[in-house]
Amino acid sequence: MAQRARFRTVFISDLHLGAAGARADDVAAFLKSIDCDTLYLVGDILDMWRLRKRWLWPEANNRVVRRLLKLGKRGTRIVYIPGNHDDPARRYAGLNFGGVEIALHSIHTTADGRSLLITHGDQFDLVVRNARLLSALGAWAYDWLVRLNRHYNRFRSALGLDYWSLSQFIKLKVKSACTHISRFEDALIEEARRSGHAGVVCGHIHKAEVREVGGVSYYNCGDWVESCTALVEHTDGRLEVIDGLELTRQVAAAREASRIDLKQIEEEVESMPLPDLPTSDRWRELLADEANPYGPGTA
Ligand SMILES: [Mn+2]
Repeated sequence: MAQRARFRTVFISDLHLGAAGARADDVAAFLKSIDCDTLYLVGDILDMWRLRKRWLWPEANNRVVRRLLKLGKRGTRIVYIPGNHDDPARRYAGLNFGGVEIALHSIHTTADGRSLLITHGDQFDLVVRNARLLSALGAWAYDWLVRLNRHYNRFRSALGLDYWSLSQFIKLKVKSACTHISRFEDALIEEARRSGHAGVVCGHIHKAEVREVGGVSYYNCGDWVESCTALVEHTDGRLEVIDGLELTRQVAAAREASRIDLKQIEEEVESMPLPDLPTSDRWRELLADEANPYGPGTA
């Protein structure tokens, strides 16, 4: 692996910067590890609901912003599609801030010519659309549960137990949530089909997914609160969900390895035993010798 992992396109969503559970350091490290033509920020990047209540802006958030600007400078096109947690940014759709294009939704054409609808997805979430109060309570409760879960897992790891995933528990074990997720997925697949796209890329429900339903592709970026996943498009147009933390580790290890290799080569070179070279007098003798083909007169 090179200094950075190279992709045609990278899609990330639900960073929730500004919320207690945000992992800005991990996001910044991930952004440092990638290189791509286009980066889509698929909503809930900033958690403005939380920021409005309490301004929580650690230095790590600035690192994320700087990484984004840097990617932009290196030639990556950055498209920011706000979600429900950063819906005030929707007012700026159509504008460009320091190389970051803001749009309500976007269309992406893959390397193999498929057109994908990109949207955060909350518009298709009936719970969010019909009961803002309920979803605000949901966000508040989720925030607290994430915090509680962190302490619980610190306690578990102190006891040598495995990580226990809260969101997996909530979203996979609770039957109603399951139905909710599948309804959400169905709604997005239906929207892609209705609007004539080959697939849809979204976020919102914090569950990374690559699925094919009746010829329509459903892609969900996942989140960077718990699962730290990204959806990536390879140069051949194939899309896959990757573990963002694992990719960061791999790139860091590759960087480290190349550094060690150089050091090793240096050490090897320095400790190399030298052959018995002729003394300078001997060289002069050799060069003066007419019989020597490398003697005077040869170019
Ligand atoms: Mn959302």
